[in-house]
Amino acid sequence: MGEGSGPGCFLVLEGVEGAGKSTQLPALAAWLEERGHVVVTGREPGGTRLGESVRSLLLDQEGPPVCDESELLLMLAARAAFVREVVGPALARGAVVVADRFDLSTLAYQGFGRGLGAERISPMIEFATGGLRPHRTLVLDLPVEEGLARQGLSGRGPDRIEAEGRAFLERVAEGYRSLVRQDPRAVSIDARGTVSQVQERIRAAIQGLLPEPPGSGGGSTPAGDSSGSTVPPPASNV
Ligand code: T5A
Repeated sequence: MGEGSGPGCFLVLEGVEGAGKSTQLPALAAWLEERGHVVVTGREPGGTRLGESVRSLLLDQEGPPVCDESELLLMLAARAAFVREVVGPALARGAVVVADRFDLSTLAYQGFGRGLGAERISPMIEFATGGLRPHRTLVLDLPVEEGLARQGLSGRGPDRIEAEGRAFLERVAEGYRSLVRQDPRAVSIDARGTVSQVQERIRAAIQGLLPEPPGSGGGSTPAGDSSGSTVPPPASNV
C-alpha cells in the first residue's frame, strides 16, 4: 500500500466541529456519481465494524475514561481497518473514495489539540495507513465559534471530544492551519456562506484530479463487487 495506491482517487473532508463536512460529503458524492464515477464513502472513526465500535467507545459521553495515548491508538486501530477493508480495495477498483476525516484529524486533534506532537505521531499514522495518503484533503475552514453555533442550532449535544471546550478546539483549528501550510495535498476551503457556495468551492478544488469515469453508464459498481449502491452508509461498503 503506498501513496494514493490504485487507479482510483482518494478525497478527504476535514475541519473543526460543525464546519459542514457531513453536509457537504453526500452532495459531493452525488455530484461525482452524476459524472459517472463509482463513489465509496466513509467516516472516521468508523466506516468498518471495528471503526464503528471504536467510535462509540471514544465519542460516547457515557463511555469509559480514555487517556490521550489510548485515544490516539484507538483512532489508529480504526484507521488501519478502514484503509484495508474500505479505502484500499475501493481505490484498486478505480472508485473515488470520499472520507469524512482521515490523517489530518489525528494530527490536528491528538497532535495539536492533545499536545502529543504532530511530528511524534506521524510515523504511527504512517504505520496504520501503510503509507496510503489522500490525493486531496479539503480542510473546511470555519471559525471555531461559528462551528459551535451551527452545531448548537442542529440540536445535537457535544460528544466526548467536542466537550473538551473552546481552548482545545482553538488548538485544533490552529493545527489545521499549520498542517495545510505544510501539506501540498491539503487545501483550505472557506466554509462560510451557504451550503451550495461551499460545495462549489469544494468542486473547484478537485478539478483535474479525477480519473476518467468507467464507461458511460454512470456510477455502476464493477463486476464481482456486491456492495450495491455506490453511496451507501459508511459501514456497508466493507
Ligand atoms: N477525531 C477523529 C479525532 O480526535 N482524531 C481522529 O483521528 C479522528 C478521525 C469525530 C470526532 O472524533 C475526533 C474529531 C471529532 O471530535 P464527527 O461527528 O465525525 O466526530 O465529527 P464532527 O466534526 O464532530 O461532526 P459534526 O457533525 O459536528 O461536524 P461537520 O460534519 O463538520 O458539520 P455538519 O455538516 O454536521 O454541520 C453542522 C451543522 O451545521 C449545518 C448543518 O445543517 C448542521 O446542522 N450547516 C450549515 N449551516 C449553515 N451554513 C452552512 N454552510 C452549513 N453547513 C452545514
